Amino acid sequence: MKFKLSAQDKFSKARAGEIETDHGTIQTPIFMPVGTAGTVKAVHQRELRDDIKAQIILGNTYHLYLRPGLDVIKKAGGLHKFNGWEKPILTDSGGYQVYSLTEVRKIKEEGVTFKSHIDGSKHLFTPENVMDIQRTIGADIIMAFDECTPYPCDYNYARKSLDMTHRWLKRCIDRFDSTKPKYGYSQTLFPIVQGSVYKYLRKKSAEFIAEQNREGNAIGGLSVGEPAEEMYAMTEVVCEILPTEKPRYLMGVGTPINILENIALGIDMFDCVMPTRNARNGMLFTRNGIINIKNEKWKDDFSPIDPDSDLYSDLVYSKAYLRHLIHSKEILGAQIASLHNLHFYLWLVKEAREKIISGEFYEWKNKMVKVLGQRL
Ligand code: PRF
Repeated sequence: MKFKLSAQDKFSKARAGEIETDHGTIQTPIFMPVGTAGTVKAVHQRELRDDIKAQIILGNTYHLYLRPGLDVIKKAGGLHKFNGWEKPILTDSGGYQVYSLTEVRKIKEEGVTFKSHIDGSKHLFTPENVMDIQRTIGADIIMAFDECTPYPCDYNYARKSLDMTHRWLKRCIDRFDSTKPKYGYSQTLFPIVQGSVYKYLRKKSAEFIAEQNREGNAIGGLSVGEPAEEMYAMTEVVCEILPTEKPRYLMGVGTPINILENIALGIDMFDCVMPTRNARNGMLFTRNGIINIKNEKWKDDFSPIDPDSDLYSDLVYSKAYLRHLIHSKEILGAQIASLHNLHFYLWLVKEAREKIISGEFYEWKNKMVKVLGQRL
């Protein structure tokens, strides 16, 4: 993997760059649609590739390991072959899903034991086996095994957890560096900064992560319920320490406003379930604000879903029709709304990139954050 910085904003820390992988180039800042179980829910690969021009998608170690399981993915020749997506893939390590999806779990130095949310079976994730699993899934970018602390989190817990995440990282690196890719293209490992909402811990973590000298770095443990201002404060201290010449990935963030503010602080990569999950509940993001398509207000509004969009389904279907589909829990409603929101998120980061390159980012960002949160 290679990262090239193409432009840096004069009025903020925003940057535009390019990440080169064996599955193609990613232009940053970028948003990565979440494809938890090897599918971006309700969206075809062809739509991702041709209609909204997604450049990289995410997969989850936790889900893919439990179902369909590694035997199937190995037999298929890796996740790219299994799901037909030929561009880059990033997999999260399970170091978050284990905490958010399983009830019974035990965190020990060795790793985390948990019960499957599918059939209750018992499993152990360790830094070592999570590296092996991600080698087998075959993502281009794989993530270290970490503990994402909850919010709020007392200082002593956050400190102890961080120390363990750092010890786990060393074990991840040892295993990753002593194993080889399985499918003939290269893979890279991103470490993850933790430290809850404590500046001192965040600085300490960012220094430790930077010292590992990997090809890219990530920030976790944010967007877990803390006020946005606290998130931005953490991103800011961490970005001051993480090397400029490597991509920075902020995990699981966020709203369109969160994305713009974090781009301004120096983040290059984002993922979030919000555009797809909220779409299925009728929440549509647009460049003028947020629409809840379930509202009575749209009942007989036969105007296109989004007249500003160049997406076929945004122009051919009306708001009233989409409202009907979502209310009726029709599959097509989820498809139209998910594609719309992902298209909007990808438009937003592409626009940000162009504004960074043309030198207009800061002014544009400030204008956008005023409108993006409005309820229409
Ligand atoms: N760690 C990992 N994945 C994550 C997170 C984290 O802290 C977050 C936090 N927003 C989302 N996804 N491994």
